[in-house]
Parts: sequence; C-alpha cells; structure tokens
Amino acid sequence: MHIERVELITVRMPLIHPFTTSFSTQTERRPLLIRVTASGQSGTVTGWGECVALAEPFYSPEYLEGAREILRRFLVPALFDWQAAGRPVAAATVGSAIEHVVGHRMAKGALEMAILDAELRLQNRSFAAHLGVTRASVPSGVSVGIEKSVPDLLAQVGDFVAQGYVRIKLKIKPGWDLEPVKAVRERFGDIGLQVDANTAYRLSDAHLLRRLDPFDLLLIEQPLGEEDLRQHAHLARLVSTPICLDESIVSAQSAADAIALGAASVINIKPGRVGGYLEAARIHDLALAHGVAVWCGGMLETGIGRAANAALAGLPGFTLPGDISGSDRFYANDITEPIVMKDGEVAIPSTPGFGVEPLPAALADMTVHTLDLTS
Ligand code: NPG
Repeated sequence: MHIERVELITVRMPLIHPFTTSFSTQTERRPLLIRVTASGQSGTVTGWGECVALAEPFYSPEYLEGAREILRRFLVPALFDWQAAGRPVAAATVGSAIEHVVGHRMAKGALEMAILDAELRLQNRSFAAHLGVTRASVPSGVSVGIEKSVPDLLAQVGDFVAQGYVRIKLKIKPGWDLEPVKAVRERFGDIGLQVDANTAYRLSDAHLLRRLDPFDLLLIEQPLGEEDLRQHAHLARLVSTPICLDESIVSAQSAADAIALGAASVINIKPGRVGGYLEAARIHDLALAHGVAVWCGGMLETGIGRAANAALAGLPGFTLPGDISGSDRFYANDITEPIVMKDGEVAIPSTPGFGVEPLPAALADMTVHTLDLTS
C-alpha cells in the first residue's frame, strides 16, 4: 500500500445534553479525524481514523491540540520516512514505524486506524471479517453523566430504558454515589447497572464503595487512580462488586500486570486509550485466556469510531454490553450516517473497512481546522 496523502481534520460537534463526569462537563466534542489517501493493486481508496483525545488533558495526558501536533511533527513524517525507505506500509507495520515516539497512544491509534481502514478497503474486506467476527450486532449500553439532581437523573435513565438500552452506566463521585444508585435500582428494578468513578476515590474511601455492594452492580469502573494497581487489588478484597479498570489499562502489558495482581476482574477496552484496534484485540485475547471479562468503552465517538467499536465488541470475550450507543445519545447530527440502536443492539457493519465515512455536507459543515501533511 502506498500512502499518497494524510490530512488532519478537526470537527466540532455540539452535544445534545451536557455530559458531566467526575473530571469535567463537556458540552461539545472536537474529534480529530485522519483522512488517508492510499493506493494499492486494486486502486486508490480513502481511509478514516478518529482520535479520541479530549480538548483538555483531564482524562488522560493527551489532548486535542497536542495530538494534532504530535501527528504533524512526528508521527506522520515518521510514516512517510518509513515508506520512503522502501518499508511496507500496513496497519501491522505502523506501530514499528512510530515506536520511537514515546507515549501518545491516542494519536498513534488514530493513525493506525486510518491505515487499517484504507488497507481493508483495498482488500475489499470488512473490519469484522478481518477480526473473524461473525455476529451481526452487539448489545448496546449507555453511559449517563452526573446530573443536577436525582429526579433529573431518573428522567434521563427512564428515557434510555424506554428506548431499549440493555445496560445503564452511572457516573459517580464522592457525594454522588449511594443516593443515585439506590434511586435508579429502586425505580428501574432488575436492569443491568454499573458505575464509573473515573479515579475519583482513594483506598481510604473503601467504606463508601462498600455501601454499593447491596445493589448488585455489574461492576465498579476505575474507582482509584490510574497508577494504583496494588490499591485496586486491595480494594477488590474489601468490596464484593467486581472491580473494572479503564484509565489504568493503556496496553496489553498493563492489562497483564493488572490481571496478575488481581487488580481487575473486568477490563474496559477503549481502542484509543490503548493505542489502536490491534492492541485492543490483543488485550481481548489476553483477557479471554485468563477468564477476565471485557467490554468496549466509548469516548463519545463519531459514527466512525462507533462502527469500529461495534465490530471489535463482536469478539467472543466481550461478554458485557459496551458503551456503544446510537449516535443520537450524544449528537443531533453525526458526521456519518447515524449509528442506530434498535431493540437494544447496534449493527456491525459488513461493508469494507470500518464501513462508514463522513457525509460530505456534514463534514463541510462541522470542520473547524484542517492540515494537509502530504510530504
Ligand atoms: O458512550 O461514548 C460513550 C461515553 C462513555 O462514559 C463514557 N466515557 O470515562 O468512560 C469514560 C467516559 C469518557 C468519555 C472518558 C470521554 C473520556 C472521554
């Protein structure tokens, strides 16, 4: 495959409702899209990648403008250098071409994603087929932010339950945990329910988290700090709700460490956070081999990332519903044809690559910044 052109396109997408977590309130999303033009024996294609870095470095060290800069100055030039040296360009080689750049997994993952999309389109193969996924759809869960009041939260959750979402995830933080969990459990009975703390607690808060034990939650996601693997292992002995890790898992290696330490009995796999879909699949394989359940997290992706996540979540170890909601969960208008949740499921595309692409009019309308990095 020959890379002809690489463009970085930043788009602005307002959220239909503010999304509050323990670390921020988001009212819009600015995804960084990567458009790769590539040629091979079967012709010329366009591949799309999506970088999930937030505007601010509040969830991880990466942030939008930093990711753009790393791609512009280091990652894309390294890929062109690799190609100019006569080395083969493919999704499987992108990691080697850029491994001398330390960190920046979200930026790296987005570049690999665009190359993977282009490669699969040249091969006329879907991402699902590439993964060996045969199912046609995956169960769809939804993540609900911290609301101003419990009645507001119950109204939101009620809407999502009525729409057919099969699992609800509540964002929690100290002071917003027991009361919302109890209220949702009492109002909605036996629904699949889990909570996400985004690192908001300390080990000394174990007594607060233990109060959630009676509510039969599927899991508590990332209660403690990103680097607190041993503390998570300790916490797992103090609470009965399964501990799931998100921020702490940045690679297959960190997943292996977490599993070995007993720090996680469940893992949230976010392809962007771990540096791409290939590493995400490796973490899936590792967890499956160790009997650790995984599910696919979300980062308020556009339809591009949502479609790719749906295919990934079709792998057999994804035994819990992912944060793979319909586009209308966050956006009045997606940049692609909307991803639709129907009867509690989201379809896995079967067309080449990730199977979706931006609609030209939506792209023109939402673009706020472009950079052409063609060498
Ligand atoms: O459904 O896409 C979605 C959002 C799911 O809650 C969600 N994501 O911490 O898991 C998280 C959270 C998040 C979103 C984190 C954006 C970082 C950025």
